[in-house]
Amino acid sequence: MSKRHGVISSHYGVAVDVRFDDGTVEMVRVKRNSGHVTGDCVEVDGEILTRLPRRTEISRMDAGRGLHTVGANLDLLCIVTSCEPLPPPGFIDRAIIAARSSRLTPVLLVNKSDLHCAADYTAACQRAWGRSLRLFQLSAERGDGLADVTAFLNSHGRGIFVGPSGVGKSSILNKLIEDLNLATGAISESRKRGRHTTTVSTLHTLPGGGELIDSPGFNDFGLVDISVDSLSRFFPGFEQALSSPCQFRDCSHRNEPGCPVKKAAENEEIDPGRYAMYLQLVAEIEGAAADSQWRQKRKRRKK
Ligand SMILES: Nc1nc2c(ncn2[C@@H]2O[C@H](COP(=O)(O)OP(=O)(O)O)[C@@H](O)[C@H]2O)c(=O)[nH]1
Ligand SMILES: [Mg+2]
Repeated sequence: MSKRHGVISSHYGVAVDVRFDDGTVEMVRVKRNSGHVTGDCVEVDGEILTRLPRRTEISRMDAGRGLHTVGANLDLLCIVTSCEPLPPPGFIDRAIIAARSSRLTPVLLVNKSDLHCAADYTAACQRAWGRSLRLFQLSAERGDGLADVTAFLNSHGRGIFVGPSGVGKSSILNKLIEDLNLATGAISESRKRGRHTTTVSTLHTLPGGGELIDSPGFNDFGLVDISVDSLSRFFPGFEQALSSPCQFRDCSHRNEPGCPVKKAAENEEIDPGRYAMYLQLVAEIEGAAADSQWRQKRKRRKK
């Protein structure tokens, strides 16, 4: 049998669905920790599946320092958020930084515009991220704002929906694709948290063009392989201040003389809360680097 090319359209742990170039979909067995993800291009020869090189990939670290590939061969990272449930602090910043450093375009979908808490939350999102990326306000439930989102997604290649459980990722996709019927779950009343209704990442083609991956919710978007230098370039909200560039190419926007970001933070053109989040991420990256150096030293001493 000859080799066939396709893309992984669902991943079940020990098996994947492959959508072949001729449009047929077949299940193929894979090793449990193969590292393949939905969106990977593959070559299938009989029972043997080989992953082809990735055009792009984006990763995250969870609270237990476990590494996860969020998606492969993507153009867009669609960060879905809502006022209920709210994302954990720093989630959206980390997602934007990870996207930018992986050469993906981040966009923010603020869902559930029908809720009472939505107006204040959307305004806060606009203030924090509105000048850094495309922000869409929508309600999957009512259908508000869907036309703009659809038009954007139709012309931007392949995207993935990420965000905590319960923000409405699957509900939005159900609205974008007729008869899709992805399972959606009510958020728990007591904890105001989503339930993990979506357990498998699935790839879908939009009728008007473009593709989208629906993914199970997660709360940790720990940064992977990001230096302070990259952070200082990719942190959302400094773009305007940086229109007059820093004197030093590797400026960390902390103590360098004449730094326009530091100056904008001091006179509150940059919100103090946003600057504090930046400093928190810098400290985290420096802490992780010191920790890894210490581990390496200890390993060498033990040899
Ligand atoms: N009020 C309101 N509820 C929504 C909206 N979109 C989704 N939901 C509800 O939020 C809950 C979680 O939705 P789901 O699509 O499963 O979220 P996911 O975990 O992010 O995929 C479900 O009860 C949905 O009916 C919306 O625009 N407005
Ligand atoms: Mg879901």
